[in-house]
Formats: sequence, C-alpha cells, structure tokens
Amino acid sequence: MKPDGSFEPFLTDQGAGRAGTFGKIRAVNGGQAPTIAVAPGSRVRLRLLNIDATRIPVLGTSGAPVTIVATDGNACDPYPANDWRLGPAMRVDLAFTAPAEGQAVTIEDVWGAKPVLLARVESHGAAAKRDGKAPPLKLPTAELPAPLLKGAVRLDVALATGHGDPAMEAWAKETGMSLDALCLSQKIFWSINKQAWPGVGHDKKMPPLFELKAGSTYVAELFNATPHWHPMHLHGHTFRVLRASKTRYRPFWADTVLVGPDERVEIAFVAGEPGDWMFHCHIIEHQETGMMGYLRVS
Ligand SMILES: [Cu+2]
Repeated sequence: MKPDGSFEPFLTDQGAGRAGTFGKIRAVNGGQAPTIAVAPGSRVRLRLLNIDATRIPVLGTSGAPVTIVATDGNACDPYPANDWRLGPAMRVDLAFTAPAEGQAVTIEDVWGAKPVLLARVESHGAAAKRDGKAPPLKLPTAELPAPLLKGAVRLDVALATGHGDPAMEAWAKETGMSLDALCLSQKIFWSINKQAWPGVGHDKKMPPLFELKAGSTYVAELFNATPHWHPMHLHGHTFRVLRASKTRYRPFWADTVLVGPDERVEIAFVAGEPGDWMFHCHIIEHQETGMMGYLRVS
C-alpha cells in the first residue's frame, strides 16, 4: 500500500513485459514469516505451494536436512531441497525430522542477495514417541501413464516475445490514435510458436499449437528465447521433466515446469482425454499478454 492509503498497482505494462509486477510484502499462510509449532523429533511433511503470480523463490533451508519428496503432488526420489526454484503454481513436499526442543528449521528464499525468511518450523512440547529409528518417509509411487520414449513424437515449443496486430498498429500510428485509449488493443508482449493469445476470452482464440492423438507419447522441447523465466503449465496432464540445458534435474513428474532464459527443457507425456488443453505461462501477466495456447487431443 502507498503512504496515502491507496493500493499499489497489481499489474503494470513494465511488469507484464518483463519478469512481472512484484508485490512488496511476502505472505505465507496469510502472515509474514509464520512460526509453525511441531513436536521435537517428529517427522514433518510440509507442502509448499507458490501462489504468488510473479516471484520465483529459490529455496534455502537450515536446522535439519530437508529433502523434496514430491513435485506437484507426485512422489519423487528424495533429494536436497536447497536451491530448488519454486515458480508460480509449482508445489513441492518437503520432508524432515523436527529438531530438539526450542530449535527450528527455517525455509528462506535465497534468490536475492539478502535471504528472505518464509517460515520457521519450531520444535515445542513433548517429544514425538518413536520406537527405535523411524524409517524415512516413503510416499506411494504416482500412478500415471508412463511415456514410451522410443518412437515418441517430438514437439518444438518456442517461448518468445510477441507483437500486436501490425495492421492495427500501423493504423494507430497513421491516425495518431491511442489504441489503449480506444480499448481496441489487447497488449501482446509474449508468444508461443509465434502465436499470441492475449486476454482470457474466447474471442481471440487461435488454432491449436499441436493436434495430438490420445494415448500417444510426445516429447516436447521448450525453448525460452526471452530474458525472463517462464513457469509453463499444461492443463489436464502430468508430464515427466526429462532434462534441461541449464538446470541439473533427476527426472520428475510435474504439471508446471520452469524454463530459464535461453534454456531448453525436455518434457514427455502421454496425451490424455480428448479435448482442448490449455498450455500457458503461470506468471499471469505473461499469460494475459500472449503466452497462452492449447493442445488439441482427439
Ligand atoms: Cu512467463
């Protein structure tokens, strides 16, 4: 909020055309850096959901070894949580053993030069009863159709900047009219495979990015030709993130994957139920200014 009591703008062109319009307060569970109480020695499973439409926290933890045991709600082989980038719409389940009475596990965003505390999980009260050594948390394997990589159809997806309708822009220039003032233009800053779908209405819906066959496996390479991060989300499917050119991954299940500047990320999935399935950046300002399309499954 501004000193005069009015709200800061939620969206700006400068933000929508770059990394997004950032808020000034970091809220977790409706407050700032909450402390969550747990029993000393208890096994803790903490699901983090990034519902900020802009920020991409880089996780930094301390106080106990913290591992990621699930991505977007699907079990994965445990691996260290530190340095994981949690883009908008992404989720991770963290697992750890609560430390001794009075001690805490902290979860920070270490993206910037100065870490930002997101939450503390503090041990209090009677210690958790455990007979001997508790086995490590093992989640049931996700029951998802496994992509058959051999013979899979390859798809190329280029994330790029976008342009408005050239005819309309030329007309505006000629007449000196402002498209914004006339509400004629829907701003277009982004595109997928040279197509932009601005706004969220059906009036500007374009042809599908790809036509897929239900039950067939597809391997898509997402290439980010922009200088900003894009958390790309596919509706109705859970895909396997196979590899990325600038980030070291062990393959994992996801429905949203971050693609860094100039990065190539390969995902594989089995086309599911027939229908049109949205595929868009989950930085909502990017989605609303063009970075949205859909896959048609039939
Ligand atoms: Cu984006």
